[in-house]
Amino acid sequence: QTKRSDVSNSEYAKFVSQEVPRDEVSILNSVFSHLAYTFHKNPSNTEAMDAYNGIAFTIRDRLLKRLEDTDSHFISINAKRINYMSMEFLIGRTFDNAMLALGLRKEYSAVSNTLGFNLEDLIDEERDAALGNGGLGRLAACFVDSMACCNYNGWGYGLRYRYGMFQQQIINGYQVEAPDCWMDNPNPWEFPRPEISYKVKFYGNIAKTPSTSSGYTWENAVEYDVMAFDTPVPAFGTKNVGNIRLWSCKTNDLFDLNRFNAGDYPGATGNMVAADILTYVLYPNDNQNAGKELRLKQEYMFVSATIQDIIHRFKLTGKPWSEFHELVAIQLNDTHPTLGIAELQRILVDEEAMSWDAAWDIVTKSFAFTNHTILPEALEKWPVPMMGKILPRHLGIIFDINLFFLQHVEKSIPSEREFLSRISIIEESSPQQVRMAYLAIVGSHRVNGVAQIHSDIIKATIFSEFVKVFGSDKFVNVTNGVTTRRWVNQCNPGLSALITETVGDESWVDDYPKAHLLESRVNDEDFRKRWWDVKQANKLRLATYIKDTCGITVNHDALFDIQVKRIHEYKRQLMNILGVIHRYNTLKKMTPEQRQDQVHRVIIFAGKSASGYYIAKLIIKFINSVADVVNNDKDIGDVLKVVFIPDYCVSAAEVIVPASDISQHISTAGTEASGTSNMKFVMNGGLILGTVDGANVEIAEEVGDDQIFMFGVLAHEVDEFRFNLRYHPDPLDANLQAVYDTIKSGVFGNPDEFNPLVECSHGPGDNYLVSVDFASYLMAQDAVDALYKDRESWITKSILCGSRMGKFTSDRSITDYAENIWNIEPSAVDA
Ligand code: T68
Repeated sequence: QTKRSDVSNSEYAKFVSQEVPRDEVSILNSVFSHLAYTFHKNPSNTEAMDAYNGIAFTIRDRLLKRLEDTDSHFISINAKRINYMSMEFLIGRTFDNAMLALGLRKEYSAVSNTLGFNLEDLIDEERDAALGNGGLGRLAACFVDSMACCNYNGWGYGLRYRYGMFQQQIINGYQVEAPDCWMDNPNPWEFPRPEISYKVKFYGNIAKTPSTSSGYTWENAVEYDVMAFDTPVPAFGTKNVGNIRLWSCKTNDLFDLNRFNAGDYPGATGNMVAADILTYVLYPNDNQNAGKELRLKQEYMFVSATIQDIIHRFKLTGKPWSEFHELVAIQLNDTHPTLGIAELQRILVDEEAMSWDAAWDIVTKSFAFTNHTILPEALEKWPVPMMGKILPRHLGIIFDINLFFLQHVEKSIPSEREFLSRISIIEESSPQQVRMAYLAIVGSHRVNGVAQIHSDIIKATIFSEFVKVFGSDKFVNVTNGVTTRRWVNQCNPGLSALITETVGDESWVDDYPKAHLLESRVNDEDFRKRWWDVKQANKLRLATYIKDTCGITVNHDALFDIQVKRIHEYKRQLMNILGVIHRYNTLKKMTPEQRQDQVHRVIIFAGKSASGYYIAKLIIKFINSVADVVNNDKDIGDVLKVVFIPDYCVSAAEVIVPASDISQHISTAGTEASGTSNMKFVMNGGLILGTVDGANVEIAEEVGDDQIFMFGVLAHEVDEFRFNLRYHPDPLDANLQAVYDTIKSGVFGNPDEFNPLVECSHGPGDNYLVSVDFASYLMAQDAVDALYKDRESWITKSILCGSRMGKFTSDRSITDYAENIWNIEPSAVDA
């Protein structure tokens, strides 16, 4: 029992209830105070990093106050809380976002000038919090932003990785990975909460005992203390503040002093390292399941601490268990936190003396599951022997869940053994495997896909048997969205100013459908010119960034054609670069005069490959090899440039996204669950070139088919084309053959090195139908060129696109979840 101070102390209560001052003078004084007393700096040795820290800590003070108020508010009204469980939160930077959210950016700009710094330079001092791979992690970050902005009682739960997404260096054209040491600097945005910690167990064995209601206990386990770190999430237009609670192990008391004294230093620290390593690294795979034991431990540590914390907070309400699901919603961001289902069931039956059925009722009413992929290599499975070793009790519970589930299926739909084995949570392979998606479906009351086409596909394919068992209503769609705070207001100040002027105030920032008013100005000459100028200024900013990061000079008057995302075969960066070679070949055949007449293009790539993904890494090398040749070809000059920007991350995206004329979202139909960068690009007035896949489909519906360049086979045709490639191949497209001939000539380097890319883009190896879509892709690219020559039509399309994206804010997504899955109401702190 810890001794507490008398919290009813009235002076203390008066102090904390005060508003934190917002005027420039008070802010400046608090910055001075942090510089002097938090960071031990004085006016003669305050550098940019110090100024950033000093200022950031005053923002932190203001956020913390709001976080406290938000928490007390929701506790006082017993609000239902949504717990968004995600192994990844790709937050990026917080500084600028927080200043904008607090409505204090002008004040802080003045304060930084007083300190002798330009605010823009201080913004660049911050390192990204890159605790995610790509779309899934960034979606989680957008969702916590929206939950806070929309006044929902929502928290994110995740892991506090010491090393986030690796830093990508490009050396001789190859990706080289370096650790992301993002914790080297003080982190103003996190609050260690040593008082919030839970015991998490691994290994050991199960014993039968009459002392628990289930008759089982988990013995001889290794135990770690897992501690919370809170990261407040600033919200725009409300005093509510969100929170992301990240876990990491406490290790100090695992130090073995006796071994140390005996000179056994590795032995003395062995247990510390074993605990610490659990949150060392974020696994750098997107849409790929690595199947590593350490990853399973990470997942369980995350899940166990989170579920214990949720239960702890629930118990503080004093409500009976039967009301748990009325106060708690748990959303599983993909299958990575699915063990939470077994963990809650375990705690209820082993520790809370509940019957199996009562516990299962609570579990299934609380959990809901989001699927983000149908790629077979991404679907998580864990070998039964591995799970049995690390989590013996959970494995037993999962087998029981499966048994009761299969019994239920047998009773409700008379079925053959085949059907039961297809639907079983346990795959009868050697060794047996736990199918995590199936466990997530069985343990949840709702399952959703992330765009309409994807939600339809999962119902018709990978989860179709479950639709038969549970009925169609359990499977819903929630189309993804992105936060307009970061992806328009923060990253594109020029465009923001135009929208604010059009709408009349800043209300569009958290009510994005209002951006449709832009459409009313589509024929206003002055507006059109400013719209174009904003884009040109953003392109100039990106051109400077490219010069700084790649040393390549590009002309910002050229058409900027951008494909930035994780490197993956299904996303078809390969088709893009093969198209570039075709363009290069075509230009080479022209006279200098003809060449100058062509639309000048800068083709920009960026993205990381999983470290063990051979073909994706080869694609990066190939892009860089082609870029080298094209960029140094005197005949070509400015007509075509190819750039691979290294180390794509959230803060790079903030410079890249506002600068696109066209961006490419060209996955094989049916493979990209949604995509979210497509939304960001269009919101920022870029047009898109895409396949009929993911959210492209809904974007086209919203902005109009005429505004978007679509090509390629449809999802339902893919299987047939794959079959044909294998058994009845068509002759190869002449343009593609010419591209292969260029590669084989050796102009881009040793053709043998790139042969695997030739092999996986045609014939039986062409799993993602590059050769099938290539001709229609080139035609779509020609249409892009033709339109760009007609500047007025281009501007019209760009404005229409930008104004019709209201649907794709994450505020809308979150409201959909709240209404259709979580059953929760918003409530503002100051209401
Ligand atoms: C992405 N998935 C989808 N996965 O590919 C994308 N995978 O279509 C969608 O828009 C986005 O999720 C949001 O719904 C991923 O980003 C991963 O990053 C990932 C991470 C670990 C393991 C597997």
